[in-house]
Amino acid sequence: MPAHSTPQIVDAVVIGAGFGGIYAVHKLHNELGLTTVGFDKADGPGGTWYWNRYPGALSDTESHVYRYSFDSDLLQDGTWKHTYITQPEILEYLEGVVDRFDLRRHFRFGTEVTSAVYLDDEAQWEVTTGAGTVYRATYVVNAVGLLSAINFPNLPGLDTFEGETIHTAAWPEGKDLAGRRVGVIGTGSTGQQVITALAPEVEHLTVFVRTPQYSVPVGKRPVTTEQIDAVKADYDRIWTQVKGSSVAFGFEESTVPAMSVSEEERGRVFEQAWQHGGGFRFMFATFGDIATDEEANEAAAAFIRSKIAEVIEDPETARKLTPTGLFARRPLCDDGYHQVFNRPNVEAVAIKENPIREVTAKGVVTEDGVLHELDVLVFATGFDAVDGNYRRMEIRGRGGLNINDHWDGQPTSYLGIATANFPNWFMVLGPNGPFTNLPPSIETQVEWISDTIDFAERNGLRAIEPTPEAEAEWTETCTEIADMTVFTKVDSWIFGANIPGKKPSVLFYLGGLGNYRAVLADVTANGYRGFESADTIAA
Ligand code: FAD
Ligand code: NA7
Repeated sequence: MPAHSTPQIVDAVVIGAGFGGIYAVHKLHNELGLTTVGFDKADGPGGTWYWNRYPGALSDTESHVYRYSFDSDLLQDGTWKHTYITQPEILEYLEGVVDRFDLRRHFRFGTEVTSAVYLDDEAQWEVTTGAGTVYRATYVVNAVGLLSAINFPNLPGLDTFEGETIHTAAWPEGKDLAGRRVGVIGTGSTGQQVITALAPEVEHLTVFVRTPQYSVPVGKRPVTTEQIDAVKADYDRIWTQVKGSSVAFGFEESTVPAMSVSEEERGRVFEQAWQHGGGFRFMFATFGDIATDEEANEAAAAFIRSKIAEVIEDPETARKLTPTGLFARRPLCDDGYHQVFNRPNVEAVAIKENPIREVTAKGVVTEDGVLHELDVLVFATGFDAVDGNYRRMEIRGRGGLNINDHWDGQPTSYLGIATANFPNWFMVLGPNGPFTNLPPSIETQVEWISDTIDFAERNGLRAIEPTPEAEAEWTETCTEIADMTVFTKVDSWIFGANIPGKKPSVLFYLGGLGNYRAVLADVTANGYRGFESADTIAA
């Protein structure tokens, strides 16, 4: 028998207390006046930035656009120290937002939502927490994060390891690895950051490299008060540009084809971007076709490979860390990642050619029979992206339909926001939402969801949900756009290809935030095209 089996009645439940959940609670409670309760299994707000406390954790979106835009006073009161903002600073910022808008009292922290079941007759959601507390709500807003469900590979013998194992996305606060022998598995964005930060601290660092990645310098520099003031004075223009652009990172995207200029000019443009820094900037501000044309892509890739060759002194280490093939994963940037491999205490082990055989009490044994002795094994192995957290809950829509059955094969949605047979159930960054700097996309979706709920309330709608046809059409649109890019030609989490057993499929709308916002506006202007609503309560 659950501890509190009498349901508590609210208008809306919000799941998650990251950028999405915080803003959703603000909109639904403070602006629409709905009784709203938010949940997070974390003991405080922050989402991604609550969990990812590993050394070196940094946003790779520039500081001035990795924040909310919705409140001009909040923007004017904000500050930052560098061109990029660190995890402790983002966490402090989000905690500040929660307090500024008096949202803490609406959240139940340390509380996992285990199920959300639609009661057809009542047109209500029954939401149950891990503690057995039951809520009834008209609306559920899922802001459960797209890079949040941890991928923790179960290596043979891992349970026999006598040292510590840590996933970067569950890093214990203040955990210090100074003087220890540390292994890191994973060299994506997170791996590169944690490796760079740990290298000078630890006694020995063994980096297990499966797929080396293309990465450019981040360009993290201190900023002056004058520079911050200039941004603040220009914020109206900046956000208009961001929200009308494709990747929403705050720079103008190039439309120049890479091969339309001379080799010398290409080199000059790449070098300038390299010196400036920024992964998305390197891919999208240099030329307009690096993500769509293989020849252009190879030009950018060759430039990065030549830089790695210049940086890493030992040719054999350089070989292990040099990517091959297309530059077609989420573009990475780092703060001196390749340089750390010149340190005498850092070693690269290429595990595609020399795989991990097993983990033993003392460390990791590779196929060549070498035991890499370790005190700590760090997993920078990423996430079950996008639909991972949904599949960990029991979510049932109309007629008891389980989300895992509805999404059998491929997670789908209409607009990245809603899915057929799950009435009044909304997602922030659901499957096939925009692939961008995320806070502006999160704001776009939360505002649209809030407007839609307001519309439903004002019109007395019992329920609103997309039609299966609209959902199928959106999936098709996202697939067609993805197929125009080079991203589909390489395995990565963008398509769910990083999780053993997960069927790779399109998970993002790659059409850009400006176009996405136009689609949402058009859907609203055309009477919520693609949605159907059940009988009005009044009728
Ligand atoms: P999250 O911040 O992931 O919050 C989701 C929350 O939901 C979590 O706290 C989780 O505990 C909670 N939750 C999930 N399921 C349940 C449940 N069943 N019950 C209760 N609580 C639940 N994006 C960028 O745009 N730029 C960047 O530079 C960038 N850097 C990143 C670096 C790292 C290391 C990572 C991991 C991600 C990065 N991202 C970046 C993506 C980042 O996740 C988003 O920018 C943003 O923070 C997502 O906010 P969110 O609210 O949608 O989700
Ligand atoms: P990523 O980008 O998914 O990187 C995970 C890394 O871990 C990558 O190098 C993987 O190698 C490696 N990996 C994963 N599983 C294994 C196993 N079983 N064995 C060895 N190596 C493994 O995750 P991140 O956290 O770095 O970044 C995700 C996003 O979050 C990032 O884009 C930012 O937005 C924040 P692989 O490449 O699959 O061969």
